[in-house]
Amino acid sequence: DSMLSWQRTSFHFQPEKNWMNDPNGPLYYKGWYHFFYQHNPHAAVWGDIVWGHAVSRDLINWFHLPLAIVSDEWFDINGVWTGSATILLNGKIVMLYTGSTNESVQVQNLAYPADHNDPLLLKWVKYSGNPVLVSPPGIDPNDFRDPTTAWYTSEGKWRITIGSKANNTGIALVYDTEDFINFKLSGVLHGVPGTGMWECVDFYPVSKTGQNGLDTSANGPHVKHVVKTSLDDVRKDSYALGTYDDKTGKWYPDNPEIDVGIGIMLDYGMFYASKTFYDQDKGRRVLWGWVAESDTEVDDVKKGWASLQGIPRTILLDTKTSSNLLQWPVEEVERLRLKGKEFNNIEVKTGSVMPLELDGATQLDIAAEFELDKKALESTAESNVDFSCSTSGGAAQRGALGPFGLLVLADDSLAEHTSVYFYVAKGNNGTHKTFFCTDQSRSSVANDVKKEIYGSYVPVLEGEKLSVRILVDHSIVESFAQGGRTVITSRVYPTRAIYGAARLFLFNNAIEATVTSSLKIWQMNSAFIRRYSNEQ
Ligand code: DQQ
Repeated sequence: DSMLSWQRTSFHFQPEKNWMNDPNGPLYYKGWYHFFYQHNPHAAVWGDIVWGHAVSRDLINWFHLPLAIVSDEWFDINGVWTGSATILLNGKIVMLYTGSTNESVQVQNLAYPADHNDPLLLKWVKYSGNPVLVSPPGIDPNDFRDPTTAWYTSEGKWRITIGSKANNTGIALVYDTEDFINFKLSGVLHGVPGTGMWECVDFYPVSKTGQNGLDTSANGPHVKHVVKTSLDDVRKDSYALGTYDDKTGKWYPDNPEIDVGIGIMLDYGMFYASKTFYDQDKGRRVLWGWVAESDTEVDDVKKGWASLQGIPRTILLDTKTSSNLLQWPVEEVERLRLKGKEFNNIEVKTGSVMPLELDGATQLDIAAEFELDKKALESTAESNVDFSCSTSGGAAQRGALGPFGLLVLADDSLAEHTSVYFYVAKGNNGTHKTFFCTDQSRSSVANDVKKEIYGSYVPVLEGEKLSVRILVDHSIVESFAQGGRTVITSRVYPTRAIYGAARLFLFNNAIEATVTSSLKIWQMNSAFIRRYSNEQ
C-alpha cells in the first residue's frame, strides 16, 4: 500500500518484509557483526517464529542472509524462540535458544555453527541430543525461556540464567554447565515479587570507571552488575544496578527500592526484549532492542512488514550519578550524517513555537541544549512536585517551568507533531526535579494508532545544561536525555508530516521562564540494507 510506504525507515534495521521481534544472539566474529532476530517469514504478524540473520561491518549497514535456525524438530516445531550466543575460550560459538515443542512447552536447545571458518556463519547445526534443558520441578513449562549469554565462574564453569516466574514473582534461574549439554540448576540469581514473568533476562558487568565495555565474564571490585528483565505484564524493559556474588550465584540490587521491575526502565517508550553483547573488536557493550508498531495489525498487513530494531546503543555506567546506565547510539551512526546546520542561542519566549529552517525533517540527527532563564528558575514558587509525564496531560499542559523542547515530524499547521520535551518541577525547599517526556497525542490525525505520553525523571547535576539527542527516521523517534540517562523511543504515524512536508519546531510552553536553545542538526543518509549476493 503506497499510502503507508513512507513509514518504512531508512537507517534502522528491519527485514525486507514480514514480522520481526526480539533481537537474538548478537555477536562479533571474524570482522562481522552478526544479528539474529525473531522472524515470521510468512506474514507481518507474530507466528511461525524462526531466526532471521543479517551481517554488518559497522552495525548500521546490513546484508540480509538466509534464515539461520528454522523450526524443523519436535523440540522447536512450534517456534525457534529467543536465545543468546556465547563465545567459548577457544573462540568457538555456541547458541542457546528456547524451543516451543510439539506440545507447545518451552525447552532450551543448543546450536552451533557448522563451519567456524565461515565468517558469515551461514549454516547452523542443532545438537542431536536437544533439548539440553527442560523446566525444573515447580516451574510451569510455559514460563521457562530466553537463555542468556553464559559467563565464566571462578570455579571454571559456565553459568547462564533463564527467565521465569514463581506465582507472581519474576525470577531468573541460574544453571552451571561445562559443556552446554549437561546443566545443573544452582538456584535463583534474583527475584522480585509482583513483577510477573521475566522475559529476555540480560545480565552483564559494567565498569565502575565508566570507560569501556566489559566481557560478560568480567568480575571483581571494579565492576557493578546489571540485571535487566523484560516485563511481560507491562511490556517494558527494566534494569537495576547491583552486586553479583560469584560464590552463591546471587545478585543484590544497590537500592532495593529501585529493584528490577519496580525502578528504572531502560527506555520509557516502545522498546522491548532487549539484549546486549560484548563487542570484543571495539571493547564496548552494545544494546539491541525490539521496537514494535503502535498502529493497527490491519495496517501492518497492508504494509507487509512490522517492527524495527532500535539503533544499537553503547552501554556504560554513569559514573557521575552511579545510579543509572548511559545509553548512546553507536558512534557508527554518525557516519550517516550529511549536511549539518547550527542554531545558536535561540530565545524561545514563553508560550511560543518557532520553526527551524531545514531542507527536510524525516531523517535527522539532532543534538540540542536548553537553558531555562535563571531568574525565573529562582523566583518561581513551588510547582508541580507530583508531576509525571504519562498523567500530565502532555506538551500542551502549561506549567511554570515547562514543558519546552522540540516538535518533530510536524506539519506546517501543527495539526500533527510529536513533542520531545523537558519539564522542570520545583519543590518547596527550592530544589528542582527534571522530567523528560515524549507526547504522541498529536502525532497523527489518524485515530486508529496508539498515542501515548511517555517519560520519567531524568537526573540533572549541578551546572549541567539540559540536553537531548534525537534520531528521527520516518516513523521512529529515539530520544536520549542528559547523555543517555533517560531514553524514550516512539513510533509515530503522521499522515501530513511526511516526506517534504515534515518540519521541525522549537517550543516553550512554560508560563514563567524563557528558554535559550542551541542546536546542531544533521540530515541523515539512508543505510545500505540489502540481501547478500555473491555477485556484489
Ligand atoms: N518473544 C519470544 C520469547 C520471548 C518473547 C517469542 C519476548 O522467547 O519471551 O517470540 O518478546
